[in-house]
Amino acid sequence: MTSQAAPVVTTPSLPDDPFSTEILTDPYEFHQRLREAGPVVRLAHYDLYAMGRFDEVHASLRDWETFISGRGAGLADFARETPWRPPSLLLEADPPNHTVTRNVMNGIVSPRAVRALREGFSVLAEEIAERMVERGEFDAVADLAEVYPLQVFPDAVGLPATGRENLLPYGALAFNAFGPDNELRRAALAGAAAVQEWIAASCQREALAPGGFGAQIWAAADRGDLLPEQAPLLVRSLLSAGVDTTVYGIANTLYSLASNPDQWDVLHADPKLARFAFDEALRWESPVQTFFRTTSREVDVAGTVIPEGSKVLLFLGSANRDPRHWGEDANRLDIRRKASGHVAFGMGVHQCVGQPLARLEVELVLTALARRARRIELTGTPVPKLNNTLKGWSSVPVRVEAA
Ligand code: OVV
Repeated sequence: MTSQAAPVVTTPSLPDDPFSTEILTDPYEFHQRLREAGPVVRLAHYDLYAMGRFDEVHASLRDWETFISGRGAGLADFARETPWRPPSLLLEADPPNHTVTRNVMNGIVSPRAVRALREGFSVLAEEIAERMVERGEFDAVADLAEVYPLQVFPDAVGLPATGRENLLPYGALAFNAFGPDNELRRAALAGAAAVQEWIAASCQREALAPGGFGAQIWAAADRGDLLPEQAPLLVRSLLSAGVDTTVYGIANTLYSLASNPDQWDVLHADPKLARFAFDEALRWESPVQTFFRTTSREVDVAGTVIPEGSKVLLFLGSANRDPRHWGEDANRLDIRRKASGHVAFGMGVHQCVGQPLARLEVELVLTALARRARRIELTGTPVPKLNNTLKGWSSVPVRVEAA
């Protein structure tokens, strides 16, 4: 007899590489095998723990004391290897430090601040929607998703007018860098120096226009709410996480609806459903597919004992399609579904700080299009865009029919 309980389960193991071209291109068959294998699975390829079911992903995201972020939200363990850039004071930090920086950001990207942007953002959303419907045929990525966020977000931050073409490559780099040392990550880092230089310069006080989010971060430092050396890193967080995410959010939403035109009909009949359509599209085709955590202690999850200091890969996109949570039709896009509990923005203390901005941008663009177009359809095969963390498209050719 021993006083220790015997392991309740043998932890299943899968040989797949979730960062392979095949799975990044179409992850959903793998997600199903991952969920069916068990609540916790070993990924032998990287000697990692992984979770793909909603309940365990959700619970791990909420348990910041056990599943910490300070050792990195990617595969690299900051306790063992030097990060590719100084760690984020938000994403790659834990309470109590995280609480200070997060509270400052919550005060700046506040519902009130975002409400004040609504009118200006709306004018540009109406303009681009009108242009697209006039054209009839366009690329939902190149002509819309990659255009609108860059018309509104950099000005809201107060960024310099020149060099903004660095924003998309920097976002792609930041999200590729969470992955393993594969071709995607290596290629992104190889071309990074000039991009990183522009980003660093743009985070400085002198670069940021008065009144914008960037200047407000510096004002928080002046008030003593932050150390001065923290200000540029918090501006960097906005630039890392605020552009590509919304580009993918718009593109994935339009892809979801164009490949399910019956759902566009529902939205066109009632454009006020735009916010629901966005949540359902985030659930169905989540832009941020994965994040890592590191265990701060030995922890038993559903009978698997995960040792202290283990990297754990959380599959947000898989949790968002788990039939155990969403029901048998989890793989169906249904904008009338109650999708708002998805984990596409994360969950718990790290849940996306820019969420109100992302929601505003997508609501305005989608409402403007839904009013003007009675129909949307794909006119060709969408082309996947590969990234170690983000799922999306480099081209989604569509045709819309004016209402
Ligand atoms: C790429 C990314 C996502 C979320 C947060 C951050 C970066 C950050 O720099 O804080």
